[in-house]
Amino acid sequence: MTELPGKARCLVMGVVNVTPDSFSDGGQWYGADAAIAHGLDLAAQGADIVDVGGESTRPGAQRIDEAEELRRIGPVVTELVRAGLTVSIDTMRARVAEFALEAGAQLVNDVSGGLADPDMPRLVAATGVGYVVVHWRGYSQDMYARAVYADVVTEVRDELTKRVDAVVHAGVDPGRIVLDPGLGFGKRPEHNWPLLARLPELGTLASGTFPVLVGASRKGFLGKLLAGPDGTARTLADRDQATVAVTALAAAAGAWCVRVHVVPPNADAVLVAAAWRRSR
Ligand code: PMM
Repeated sequence: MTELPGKARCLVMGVVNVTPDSFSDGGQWYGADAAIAHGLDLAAQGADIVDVGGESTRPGAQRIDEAEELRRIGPVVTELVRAGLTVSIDTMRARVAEFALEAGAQLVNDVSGGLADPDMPRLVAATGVGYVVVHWRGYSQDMYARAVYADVVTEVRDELTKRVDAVVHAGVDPGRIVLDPGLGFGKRPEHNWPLLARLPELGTLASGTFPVLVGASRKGFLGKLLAGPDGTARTLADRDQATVAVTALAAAAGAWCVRVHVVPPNADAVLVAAAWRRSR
């Protein structure tokens, strides 16, 4: 059993996408050597956790097969664990998570919240690791078709409650569950903002209180917010300052962790938020 990592401040999770096509940094760290070097850099810059993923979940993305996902993440997880980093595996597949956990990963980050692979909650239960349960309504190919909400915060909370009940029923220790609103996953910009603004409500379910992880980094809703006068969305790398603003606000609101592409300014922002919270 491993405890969830925790500090007296919001944690920073650095993203290592070993993919040719992630929306945020597609292709930049695709080869194993580049991805390993990037993970080590993120940790040296202050990431508490590095999140390794081999499958892109950008809107419209097609799935890759399990063998390809394993081929991408295998050497990266193995090396980053060997280097002493706290590694999280970003996957919807139990087989991929199992490989990573055997290699020493400590957290399963499942953007489907256990819906894509019924073996995942059982694996997490058997291994006793932390489990990030993300709000999700279906695969990326057509996720916007499901982005229909009358009251997004209530519906996301209700659907997360059902997922928590299901994974606890499968044996997962509630003390190792982290909730995530799944910004952008089957959500349009107008859905992401209330989820952020009402963050503390998301972690407080009838079944208990859970830490909350926020993955806003570089996402499209920030690009849209910062669009130029002609309506062109802000480019990906130019969304990092807005990402830092979200980090500060989310951390001040009590988020457990932020998942980000660029570590140093976000590491500063969580320290600012911690001082802010201490001084209230
Ligand atoms: N977003 C992406 C991938 N994995 N995991 C969690 N827990 N939360 C997220 O919001 C999330 C995630 C997609 O973004 P990327 O292309 O930057 O990895």
